[in-house]
Amino acid sequence: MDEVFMKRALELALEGAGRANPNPLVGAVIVKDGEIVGEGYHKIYGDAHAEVNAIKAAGRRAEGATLYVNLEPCCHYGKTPPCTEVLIDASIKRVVVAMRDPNPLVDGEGIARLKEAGIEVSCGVLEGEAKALNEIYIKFITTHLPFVILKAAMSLDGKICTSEGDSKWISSETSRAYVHSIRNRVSAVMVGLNTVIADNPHLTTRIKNGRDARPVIVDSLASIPISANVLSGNRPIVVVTERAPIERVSTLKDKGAEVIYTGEDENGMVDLNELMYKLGDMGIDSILLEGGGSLNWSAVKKGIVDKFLFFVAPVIIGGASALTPVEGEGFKTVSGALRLKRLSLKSLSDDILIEGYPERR
Ligand code: AOF
Ligand code: ZN
Repeated sequence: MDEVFMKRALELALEGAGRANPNPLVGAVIVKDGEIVGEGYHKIYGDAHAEVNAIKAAGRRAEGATLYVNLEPCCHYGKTPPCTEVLIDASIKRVVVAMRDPNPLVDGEGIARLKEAGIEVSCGVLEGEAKALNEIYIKFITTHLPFVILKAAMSLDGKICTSEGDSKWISSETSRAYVHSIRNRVSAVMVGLNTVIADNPHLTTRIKNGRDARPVIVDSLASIPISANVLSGNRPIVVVTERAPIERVSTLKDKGAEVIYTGEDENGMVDLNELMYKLGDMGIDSILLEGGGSLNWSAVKKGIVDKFLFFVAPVIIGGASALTPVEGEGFKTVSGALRLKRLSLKSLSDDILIEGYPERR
C-alpha cells in the first residue's frame, strides 16, 4: 500500500510543475486507517510546503496518521518554517519518504529530526520515480546550474527542415503538445539568433492553464530584429558579448528585454558555460534548448546538456543541405562522440520520442 499512496503523492507533486521552480515538486498524502484524510502539494515558489498543505487539509485527523511525501521533509528555515516541526506538532505517527533531500541544508537531517521525535520513518519508496520527477531540482540545488534539456524534432533521415528551410510540421501534433507541456515546466526556453530569423517563433506555452517560460536568445552581436515575436514574450533575455553595439543593446532594453553579457568562447561566440552560471544565479533552474544546430553543437561541446529529447517522425526529407539537429564541426571520431545512456522510448501518435542522458566522461 505504501507504493499506492506514494504514487498519489507524486501525482500531486506534478501539479506544481512550472510554478514551484526553482523549488522541488512535492506532494503529500495523509492516510489513516487505510484512507486518505488529507492531501497537499507545493503550489508556488515561496508558498507553503506540500506537508503543511496536507496537514491543513487533514486537520485533527492527522493525529496518529501516516504521511507520504516524495521528498524528505525540510528541517530548516527558508521562506517557510521547517516541516518536521509541523509534522511533530500534528502528532503524525509514521512518515514514508521517497527520496532524501539533496539540499545541503537538509540532506538526511529532516529524517533524523523526525526519528529523534519518535516518528517511524521509511525512506526509498518509489525512489527512482521521485528522482526522475525532481531531476531539475536535484541538479540545481547541488550545483546552482540550470538543468538543460536539448529538444529536436527530426525526420527519419535526421533532418530538421528541408533544403528550402521548411519545417512545418515534421513532428505530429501530439509531439508538439508534449513540447508545450515541457515549456510549461521549465524556467527558460533557449534558442540561437539563426532560429529566431528562420522561424520567428513565439516559444510560448500553448496548453490550457499553461504559463510561459522566459525566452533566452543567444545573440552575440545583438542583431535580433526588434519585431521578433520572442521579444514580446515573458520577460525575454538576450545574451550578447562585449562586441554587441551599444545602441543595439539600448534598443533591446527599451523594448523590455533583459540583456546579459558573457565573455567570448574560442569562436568569439557567447560563452555558454559562463551563461549557465549567470542564469543559475538568476534562479533559472531549467532550460529547454530548442536549437538551432550550431547552438546545439556548442551546447553539446561545452557539456552543458543534461538530457536529450529527440522526436523522430516517419518522413524522409533528404537533401544534402537540409539541416540536422546538431551542426558545427562535430566530433572527429565515433569513439570520441557523445553517447547517451538510460534511454527510453515513447510513441506519440506516429512519432517516436527518444529520451536519454549524456554519458559524462
Ligand atoms: C518546497 N516545497 O513542499 C518541500 C520543500 O524556502 P523554502 O522554505 O520554500 O524551502 C525550500 C526548500 O525546502 C527546498 O529546497 C527543499 O530543501 C525543502 N522542501 N520545498 O519548495 C516542499 N517539502
Ligand atoms: Zn518543508
